[in-house]
Amino acid sequence: MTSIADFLDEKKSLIDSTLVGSLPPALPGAENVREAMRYAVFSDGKRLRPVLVLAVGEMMERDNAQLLQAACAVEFIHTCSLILDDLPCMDDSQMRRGKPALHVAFDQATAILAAEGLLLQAFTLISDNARRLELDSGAALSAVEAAAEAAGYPGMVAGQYLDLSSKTHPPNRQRVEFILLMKTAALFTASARIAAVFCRASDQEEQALVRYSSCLGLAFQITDDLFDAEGAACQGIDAELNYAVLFGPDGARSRAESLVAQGLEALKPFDQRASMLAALLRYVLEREK
Ligand code: GRG
Repeated sequence: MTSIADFLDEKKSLIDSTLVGSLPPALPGAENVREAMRYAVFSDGKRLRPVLVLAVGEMMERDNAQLLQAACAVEFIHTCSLILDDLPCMDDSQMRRGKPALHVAFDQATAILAAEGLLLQAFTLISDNARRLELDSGAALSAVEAAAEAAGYPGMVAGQYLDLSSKTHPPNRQRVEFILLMKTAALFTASARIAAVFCRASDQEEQALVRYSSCLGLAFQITDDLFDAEGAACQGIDAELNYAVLFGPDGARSRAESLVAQGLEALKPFDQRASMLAALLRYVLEREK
């Protein structure tokens, strides 16, 4: 069986090589915004959300090619959120993915336009992918809706707002998890939902995948917080809500472990077919960043 490390490497190469052709073509005079979109996307991201789309597809015996546009779409939404998150009015980060943040390398107006360009290109890709799979319109709209809910007010928008405002209102554990579910786990859940819809999964299968991906996304954010809290560069951590700072490294680790157990439980109906999804969940705990 392929190891999770090889699986991630293989899918990342495939996704990276497809992302370039998934950007909209440059328009005369507006090449700079297109270049900014390219700059933000072609940084060294792990591509976990699109990998999740392809992994669900493989479990449902679909070729990667059938889901690649949807995979690129969720990466574009994720990249959009990183661009916005780095802006001076949000987390005010100078660096992202090992190079200057987009508003630093370009300017704020270009960064905001590039983020919007990526976000809306994601919807073009999802719609085009649905059309190529000849999905009925109801299924296609469900996929669009899943992306809109995750990126919009019910997901990342409100999640980010609550995260930013939690500095003045320190939340309890339940509230923190609620925020992290919206800010981070929502896009993992949308990735799994879109893949499930595109693979014509049953309602029960889709619900199991939603439970799994919600645990995956929350465990991922908690372990991300652990890295931030443990890392040498943790001095500037007060800008954000951090699970490991609020509840201690042991509290964070044990919560991530329980989420992994819960996520594995959700995969039970798929038996052995879900071995790569299970490995992806364990990887979130075991990764070194
Ligand atoms: C309209 C899409 C949209 C969002 C607006 C700015 C905002 C609201 C939300 C920000 C959400 C955010 C930045 C959450 C952090 C999630 C997270 C853990 C990011 C890091 O993910 P990795 O490690 O990054 O997968 P790479 O660089 O590997 O892709």
